[in-house]
Amino acid sequence: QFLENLISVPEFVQGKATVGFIQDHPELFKFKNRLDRGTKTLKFLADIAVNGNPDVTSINPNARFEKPIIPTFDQTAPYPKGTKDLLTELGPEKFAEWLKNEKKIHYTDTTFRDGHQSLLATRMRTYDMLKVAEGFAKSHPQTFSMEVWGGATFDVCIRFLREDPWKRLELLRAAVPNILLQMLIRGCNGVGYSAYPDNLIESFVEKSWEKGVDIFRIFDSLNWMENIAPCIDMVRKRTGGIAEGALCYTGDILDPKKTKYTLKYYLQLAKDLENAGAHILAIKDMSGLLKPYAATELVTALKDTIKIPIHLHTHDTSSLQPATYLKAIEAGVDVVDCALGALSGLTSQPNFNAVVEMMRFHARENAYDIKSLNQHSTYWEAVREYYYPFESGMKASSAEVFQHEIPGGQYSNLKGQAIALGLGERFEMIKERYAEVNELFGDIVKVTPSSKVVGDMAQFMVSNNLSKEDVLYKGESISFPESVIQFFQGEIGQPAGGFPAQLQKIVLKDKQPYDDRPNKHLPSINFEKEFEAFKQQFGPDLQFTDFLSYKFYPKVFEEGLKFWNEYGDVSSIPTKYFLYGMKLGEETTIEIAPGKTLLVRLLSISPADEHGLRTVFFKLNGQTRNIDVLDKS
Ligand code: 3PY
Ligand code: ZN
Repeated sequence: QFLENLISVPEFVQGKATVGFIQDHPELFKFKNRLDRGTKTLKFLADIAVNGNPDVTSINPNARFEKPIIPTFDQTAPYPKGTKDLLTELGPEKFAEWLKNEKKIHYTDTTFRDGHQSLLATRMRTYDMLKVAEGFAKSHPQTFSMEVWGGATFDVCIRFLREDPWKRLELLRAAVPNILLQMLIRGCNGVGYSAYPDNLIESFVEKSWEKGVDIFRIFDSLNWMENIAPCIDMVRKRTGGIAEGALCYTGDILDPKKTKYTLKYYLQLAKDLENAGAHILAIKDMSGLLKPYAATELVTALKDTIKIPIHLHTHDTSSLQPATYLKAIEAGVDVVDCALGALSGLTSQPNFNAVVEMMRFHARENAYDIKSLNQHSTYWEAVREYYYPFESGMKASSAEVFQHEIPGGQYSNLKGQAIALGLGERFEMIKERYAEVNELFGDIVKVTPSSKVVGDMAQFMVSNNLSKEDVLYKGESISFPESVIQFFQGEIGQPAGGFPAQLQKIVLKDKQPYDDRPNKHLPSINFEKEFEAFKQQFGPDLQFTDFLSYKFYPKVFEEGLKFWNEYGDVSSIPTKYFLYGMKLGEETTIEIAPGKTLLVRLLSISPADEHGLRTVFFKLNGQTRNIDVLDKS
């Protein structure tokens, strides 16, 4: 590597090096941690072949995978112009006006974010997205936006997929330069579960824009404007992107007995969001509770109340939501969120392909190449098979959601967590308790992170056999889950109507809650100093985006870094082998860098020696290589 360093100094190459050259260039002796990516990749494949992927806890030995067929498109054709080009041309204000004046209905494709977050516990890998991203962008340039980032994807990328979420964003941006890319941001909770310093969120927003996010869908899990407004401001000041302020819809505006989340409540919230500077309003129906006739009322009234365009998001948990879209479209909604057929329905969004068909020959039709759209769905149908361990097990849609109100994105996770806690058999009870906890908490908006608090409490009650009465009357002796204590302390904000005072006292005991923004109590980050210290601690080559990841998820990032140091970047390993390992005799190609491809065949695995070590033999680009792996079984 010394030689490599040497020839990177122009003086040397130009033959101008003099006697003191070596002393003058101490960087010649700075050797990078030499990445032998081939060996690291083999190490990972060897480990998975012997020990399995720790994230895959149930394997079906009879699982069969069909090769996903990538829809064809003209690779040499330039990208047709799309909404991204329009935003660049018009800027966010004029762009919003353009949208508002559009007659046709517009679509956001959520396949790359909420679709798999809701159906497959967010496990979809960048590898599978990149296979079709360019083709989608070229074949369907009329798509309003693609939701590709934020929500739980940030955390899961590092924690389970061992991917860098920032790299995912960059790669998708490069593959989709013509369509707006959208992210979901939890207001002042960013992509995490608690409050963070404002300048961290600000810096995060700025970097996200730089790396490719155009639309920031900003919500707060309690619809608390004080958490949303600063974030809208950050998008407006630090980016050229679109601030989409979201109202989270809960309850049922048509139910006369429900007096908390009324039409009036939502109209006021929408006005507040518009006044705070939102370019677009999102109705974020995270649990799929907005029924068709309620959509007529809500959208019609919103159109009369605010001037900005309206973007509707729902989850089809009950299967009623395409009807909601129909009614919302009739009432003048501007954009609806859909997921490609194979990743739609159940707790995910309504079926993109079907909604396009629904609108065919209607005055608001937005015509699509339906054949290609269906081919994209077929691709995802095959890819989805790889992720079967992460399916929720839900076989049919269920109108029960109108009782338990569990958000789509939480449902599959909650079931998995219940199974992991040995409460799988009592999932029905968890759902019942979830509704009871909501009542106990004063009927709150439930979406990350408030939904996690309700879920934690529901599981806690089931595992400790506690009833609602036990909580209220014997609560003094209960040590509540940490997230519940934090919630009542005001650490994620203030719910509409305040906290139920009696329960707050029971949970907090002698602790004093906040009644203002929790972020205000956090010291600002000194970026220069802290980033330097971060590099000192973890490595000089780390990027500012790594630092941001670390600030949101310190432990997860550290574990991720340890993994990357050992196994390198595993994101280009085909999903089948990433999740299940290679079988004897199997061969695959792995593109570890542009133009640098490994051809790997698994030859054999020896029995364990007296230390538990097994030797895994590969053929790598024609040469035999062996890796020793500790058998953990
Ligand atoms: C998230 O915050 O991850 C969500 O998807 C909320 O609906
Ligand atoms: Zn959602």
